[in-house]
Formats: sequence, structure tokens, C-alpha cells
Amino acid sequence: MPEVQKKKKEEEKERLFLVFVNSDQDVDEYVELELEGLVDAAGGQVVGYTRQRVDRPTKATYVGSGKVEEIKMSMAETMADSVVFDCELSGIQIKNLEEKIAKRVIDRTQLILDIFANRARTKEGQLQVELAQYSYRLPRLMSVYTKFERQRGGIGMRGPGETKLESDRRMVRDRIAKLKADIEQVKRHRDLQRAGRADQPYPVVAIVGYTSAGKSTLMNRLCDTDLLADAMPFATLDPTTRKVELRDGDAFFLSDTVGFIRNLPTMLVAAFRATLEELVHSDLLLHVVDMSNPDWEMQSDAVMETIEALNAQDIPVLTVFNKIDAVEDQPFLRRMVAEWPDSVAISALTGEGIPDLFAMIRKMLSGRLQRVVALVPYDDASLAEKAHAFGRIVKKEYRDEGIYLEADLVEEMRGRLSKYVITP
Ligand SMILES: Nc1nc2c(ncn2[C@@H]2O[C@H](COP(=O)(O)OP(=O)(O)OP(=O)(O)O)[C@@H](O)[C@H]2O)c(=O)[nH]1
Ligand SMILES: [Mg+2]
Repeated sequence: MPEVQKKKKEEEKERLFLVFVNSDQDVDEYVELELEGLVDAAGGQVVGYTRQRVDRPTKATYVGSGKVEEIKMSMAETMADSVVFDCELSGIQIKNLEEKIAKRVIDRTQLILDIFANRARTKEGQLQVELAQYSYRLPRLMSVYTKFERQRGGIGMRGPGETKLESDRRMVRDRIAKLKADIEQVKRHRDLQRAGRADQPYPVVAIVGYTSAGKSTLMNRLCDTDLLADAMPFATLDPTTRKVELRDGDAFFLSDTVGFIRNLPTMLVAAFRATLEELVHSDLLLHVVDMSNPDWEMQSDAVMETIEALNAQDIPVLTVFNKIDAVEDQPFLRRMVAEWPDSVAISALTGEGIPDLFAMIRKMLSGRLQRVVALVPYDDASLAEKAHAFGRIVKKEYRDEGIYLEADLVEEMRGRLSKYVITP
């Protein structure tokens, strides 16, 4: 891009002032870099920042009034358009802050929602983002939608922000209900797809991990796909599933999906449940960890927390230490792999360690599932339902005597069904 054009582009970007709030003494520069990355991904430009240690946020403005004044002055000096707080603000806090600062106030959740709104390509993705945005805005309608909303678009205001719907809580609630119904429709379609796959006796492996950990790069390497792999956070929103053939004729399904981030807004997790179903129904999780990031442990914890929030904590996890080409301390890596149960070190970029990864996947998948044939009485129908979550249904028939089930199931579920087992 020619210099002049590039300059112009910079000038057009929304100018954002950042407020880092942390409860411990130490400044975590990677947490701060992460917010800058999010601003960048949302198409904004950081023009200044301040840090504040907040042990107990105030109800009215989160930070104290002196700090609010200081933010206002710094924003005038740097000609900032809006301010981003690296935390989640309540409706009242946003309202008060906007009144005092007289600029738009965005919190971390809004920023993430905004990136999602920009990236969503499929109908499903768009529905889910819209649901998350409305759910986020509903309790905040009184604030953001008074003064600043229609002055201009911009970060935090894309998607449903421009419609007049905002002013009416009841209509927003109706819209939320409609979106949920539409997503339910999408989910049914996805269930059908999954049921189709269930005819093929191959396990499902889902790639999970912090955003930018290298999930799509790994998927591309294993499946010859051409998914977007980019240093920007949340490059992937929509899930992709492909079959990976192994040399001996065996195979598994591999899914790549949206990345996680610390303090992932709960309404976003909830809204993306349809997409993340893929993960909840898988037999094995490949947890990709970016070992070149000094904050990898915090990132790894955040991912495990999200997995728990999705109720998928019982699925076995293979930890995939990625980007080892960018790690200097190789002895440390070897130690990590030795100490960490079920782990492997790879570079999705160079292909190093991929044979080890295959070997581990194979080991962890083998012997997990065994065939069961059962006739479940209707008054215990929920047990037959649960079988979906604990394995693969090969055949299911609603017979007069009960639900006939042929399924490949994990041990726990086989145990639960044992009293209904029949010989076919
Ligand atoms: N050096 C190095 N870079 C890698 C490796 N794997 C991925 N990357 C880079 O890391 C960045 C993020 O990769 P992606 O594959 O998009 O990561 P992701 O986990 O899919 O990220 P999101 O979809 O945004 O959540 C890209 O710039 C990749 O080129 C690796 O093994 N080594
Ligand atoms: Mg990706």
C-alpha cells in the first residue's frame, strides 16, 4: 500500500484510549498486549492508555472519580474518540462514565462482540453473534442508547446497533426469542449432520485452544484444508469438520472451531453453544497451546475453564504444545511433555512432531468405545438419550417394547445400560 494511502487509513481508524484495570500489583504486559490485539482486530487504533489497580470497583464508575477525570483529560489530549475498559462494565457504570467523560465507553465484552460481528460469515455465525449482542445489551438499554448511539457507527456499535429496536426492551426480548428459535433450527440441522456422520464408525476429534494458538494451522496441516490462519485474534468463527484418513484404513473426524479467550463473556459461550456442540459431542479434545507465548499457562487455564463451562470436562484431552519452532528452551519443552500427562510437542507450521501427534491420537482413541445392543424401556428413555453424549449411535428404533439401541459406547455408559443389554 502506498505511504499516503496507508496514512489515510490510519487517520480513518477510530481512536481508542485504553484503561487497564488489574487487581494484582504486577502489570501483565501480555494481558495488555492482548487488549491491543483485540482493538486492532476490531479495526481501531490505540492512541493512549492508563493503568489502574482496582481492588474493589466502585458501583458508579468502576474506577474512582479522580481517575475518571484523568481519563477525560488524557482523552482530550490524545483526541480519542472512545475509551475501552479492559473489564466488564454494568449498564449503570457505562451510563455514568459516558456522562462524565462525554465520549463513548466500550468494555472488553463489547469489543469482542464487535470483532465477532465483523467476522461472522455464515448464517449460523451471524445469528449467534446477534443473539450475544442483544443479550449483552438488554440489561444496558438505558445507558448506551441515550446519547451517543446514533452519532456514528464504530466499534461496539456494529451489527444490530443501528436499528431503532434498541429503544424498546420488549422488542429486544422478542428478537432474542426469535433468534433462539432460529439457532435451534440450525442446531437441528447440525444434529442431522452429526447423525449422518454417526453412521460412519469413526470417532470425532475437536481442536480447542486459546485464540491464535494455531488451531486452524494445525487443521490445515492435518487435512489439507485452506482455512484462514492469521495472527489476529478470532480469525475463525465458523466450525469446519473433515475426515482424516489414517494409513491402515482407519479414520477420524477433525473439527476446528472458534478460539477461546480469558473471561470469555458467558453470553457469548451460551450463544455459541450450537457451534460448540461439535466440541461437546467429540471423543477427544486436542488442546492446542501456544508455547511461544510466555502467558501460555494462563491461556491454558482459561481454555480448561471454558471447557468446564460447556460441560465437556469429561472428554479426554490431548495437550498439544504448539509453535515449538519458536521456542528456544528445548529442554524445557521436553520436560513439559514428560511431566504433562497425555501431551505432545509439535509445530503446526513446520510439521515437526506431527507423527508423534498421530500416534498419540491413535492411542487415546483406541479401545474407548465398545459395541452395545440394548432395549431401553420408555420410562427410562432419558438413558437412551444420554447414549448420544457418551458414544456413537449406530442404530436406534422406537419399538413397541422400548427403544432399541445399537451403539458404540464408553465404559461408563456401557455400565449404565448393562441391565437392558440384549442379544440381537
Ligand atoms: N511459529 C509458529 N507460528 C505458528 C504455528 N502455528 C500457527 N502459527 C501462527 O500463529 C498465528 C495464529 O494461527 P491460527 O492457526 O490462525 O490460530 P487459531 O488458533 O486458529 O486462531 P483463531 O482462529 O484466531 O482463534 C498465525 O500467524 C500462524 O501462522 C507454529 O507452529 N509456529
Ligand atoms: Mg482459527
